[in-house]
Amino acid sequence: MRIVLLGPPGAGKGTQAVLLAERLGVPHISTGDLFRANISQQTDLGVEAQKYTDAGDLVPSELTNRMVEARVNETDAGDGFVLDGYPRTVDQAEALERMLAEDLNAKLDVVLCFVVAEEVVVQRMLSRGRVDDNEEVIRNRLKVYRDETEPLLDHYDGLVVTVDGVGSVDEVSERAMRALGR
Ligand code: B4P
Repeated sequence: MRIVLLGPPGAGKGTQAVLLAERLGVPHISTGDLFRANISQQTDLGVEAQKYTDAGDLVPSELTNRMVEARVNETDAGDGFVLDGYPRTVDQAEALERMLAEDLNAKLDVVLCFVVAEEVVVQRMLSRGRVDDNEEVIRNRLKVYRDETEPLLDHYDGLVVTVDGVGSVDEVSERAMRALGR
């Protein structure tokens, strides 16, 4: 199964992606985690990405698409994946469609969108306290989400299933599995 997770920053995509990937037996691919690993190792990609992640801006798509294309072509992702944090723009969605069609002769099966109110995600992120989790940066990430990522809901019309993201982690995970018909 090839699944994309959507939802505002802090909606729990990363948290749910780990559980879904385990339950479905496919890899969890998180662009946020891939950037953070590159930043902590200070690779060329990490040094470039950090300029954007620190401010809550999107890393340029050219870099992001190249990183994702390399990852989805690894053998463990041949039968499917849970993609978390990508795509975040319509141009990234088009790049994903192209790489799946050309490299793997495949398409996405479903887009799960986690719905959580803005004030709830702000509180969650402030209590997580990651380096990009201060109020000013969080507000910018929410604006970027509204401007750049929400249009994907129209782009994926027909593939999107919404999931209420409020409740315990286990409750949300059960809802997500039900949304997948499992
Ligand atoms: P991400 O790493 O994707 O960060 P996120 O959207 O903030 O987190 P997520 O929704 O996964 O929330 P989580 O489960 O952690 O992106 C970071 C940065 O990387 C971006 O700002 C951007 O700069 C860059 N980037 C990433 N992808 C990119 C792309 N495609 N293009 C360009 N740039 C890109 O949950 C949040 C908190 O809530 C946690 O503390 C968690 O414990 C808690 N939580 C989760 N579920 C809960 C629940 N049910 N109840 C209570 N708390 C819960």
